[in-house]
Amino acid sequence: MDHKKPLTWQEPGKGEPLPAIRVDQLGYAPNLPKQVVVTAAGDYVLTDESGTEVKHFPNVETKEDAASGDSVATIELGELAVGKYTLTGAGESREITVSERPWKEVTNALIKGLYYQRCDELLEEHAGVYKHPACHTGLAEEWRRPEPPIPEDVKAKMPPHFLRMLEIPLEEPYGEAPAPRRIKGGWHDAGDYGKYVGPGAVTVGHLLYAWKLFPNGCCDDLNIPETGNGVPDILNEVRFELEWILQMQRADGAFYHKLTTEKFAPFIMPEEDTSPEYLSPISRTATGDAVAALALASRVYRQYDEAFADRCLAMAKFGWEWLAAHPEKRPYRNPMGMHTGYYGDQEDHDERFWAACELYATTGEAAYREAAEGFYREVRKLTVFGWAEVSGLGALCCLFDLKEKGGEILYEDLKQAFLRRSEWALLVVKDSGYHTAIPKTDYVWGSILTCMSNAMAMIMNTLITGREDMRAAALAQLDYALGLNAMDISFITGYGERQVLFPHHRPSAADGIEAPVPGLISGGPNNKMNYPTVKDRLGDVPAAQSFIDETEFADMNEIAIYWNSPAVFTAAYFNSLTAE
Ligand code: 9MR
Ligand code: ZN
Repeated sequence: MDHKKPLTWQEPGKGEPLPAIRVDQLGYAPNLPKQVVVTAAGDYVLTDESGTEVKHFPNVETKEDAASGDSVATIELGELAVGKYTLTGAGESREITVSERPWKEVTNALIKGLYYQRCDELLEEHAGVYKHPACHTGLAEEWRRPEPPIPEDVKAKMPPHFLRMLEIPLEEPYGEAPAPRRIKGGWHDAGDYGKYVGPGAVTVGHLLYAWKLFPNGCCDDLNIPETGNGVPDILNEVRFELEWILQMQRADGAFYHKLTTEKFAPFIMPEEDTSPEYLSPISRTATGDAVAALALASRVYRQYDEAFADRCLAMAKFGWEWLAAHPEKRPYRNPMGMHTGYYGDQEDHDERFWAACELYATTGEAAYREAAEGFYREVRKLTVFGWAEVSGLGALCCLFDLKEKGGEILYEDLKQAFLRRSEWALLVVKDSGYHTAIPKTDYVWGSILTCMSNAMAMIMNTLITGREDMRAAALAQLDYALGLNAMDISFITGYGERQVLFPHHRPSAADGIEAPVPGLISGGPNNKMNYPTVKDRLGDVPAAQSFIDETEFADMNEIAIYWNSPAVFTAAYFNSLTAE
């Protein structure tokens, strides 16, 4: 397998120094910016394959980059024809590839990465050595265990944030407990085998907009079970999740927050994880996200399958009715005894906003528009596309789907606000020696999401304004993911000269195959809320170097579906720019 590479990663500050020349390890496109970052001052020379000097960069001067602690300079290689080059300087050389479509394969791999997350049997013909039998095939029942009162002496020992959380009233169950049932499919969320509606719907949102905006950047066959059925594979893959989301709707229209076992499984293969799965309580955020994703899906899939589009829309409307009848905010919390992922988003006006936008775009009904306008007044982070903050997805709907139909508020005003806010992402990039759209104080769990979310915002800006500075800054985020960073590491499994090898991903650790499952993006450096063991290991390294490529560290090296998907959006855009 070509993605099997020797272990080249090393712990920050130990072993051989990292190379001074940092590049996008997949290379560059002839007519797009070609940024290289160097960590040593001096003269640099670019030669072609025959050894002839092509360009000379004299007296390159470095300056301190706060996030990484490195002294760095940028070399913009400028226009170059397709070919292999060598950049030499600071006593080192690094090969640089310029090719017609540098990001075609990785874009496909990032989409196929979701196929590997399917909660299903993976056949050898599609999954190769990563095949596995069907998993999580038991019946799921609703979690209805009563919560015993907590004794005062136990309470006294609990941290305050935990106590505050327990004060949130749990969402009530609806009616009699339904009979346990088989809930099929869906993507495993991340390194764990849980399935969560909100993050799943957000992933769907990123991917469907990637398809709507850049169809020629993500239209290839992916060798998945549905390939050749006349529907583009990215849509086939997304439908696998949508079919699962549809099963996660409760009888009254609300959506269960998640379907998981009681605790995270050990590091075993998915088919070995036979503990029973439970339907958690519903949540308002999950319901908003599911409504939005289904309403959007009903537009996207109509041309391929009317009945499916109708079903998505009907369920979206049903979910919306529940939301409208439950206008007060009530964040999700795990019931006592349930120890899987939390996704405890505190605000739900952004999910309601996204849902209303999509329903308006799909139906044209005034009531949804009024609702969207109402929630628009409360949303602040129009350029954010995360699992907690989804306003950016509403903005995508308004700016590229509704457009003039959005009118004064949802189009004109929103567009100005969006453009203003996306300037901030550019400022962050300009402030970073590696052109990384992560503020130095924001290296959090899943910092790759901040980076990719900002890339999405800057891409949207450039689509509206045509600005090249925004486009270059967005491209730098793809470069970052592919090695142009303080660790000289490609965060995408299977791609790049020095790539992440030990993601916190149960199948990759348990399958006995040396190379991790390909096409998965690591959460990246994190110096906040770290595991105690990480603090010991890393000591006082700068934020952008707070990363260890080892399986153990979910806080730095897990993968997640909603980290892959904004990377798909970003890669698909640049891939589309290099398409015929
Ligand atoms: O992506 C989530 C991150 O923003 C949180 O800081 C972190 C800790 O609460 O949880 C992350 O989500 C994890 C989820 O709870 C369970 N599946 C794996 C997810 C990725 O680490
Ligand atoms: Zn499974």
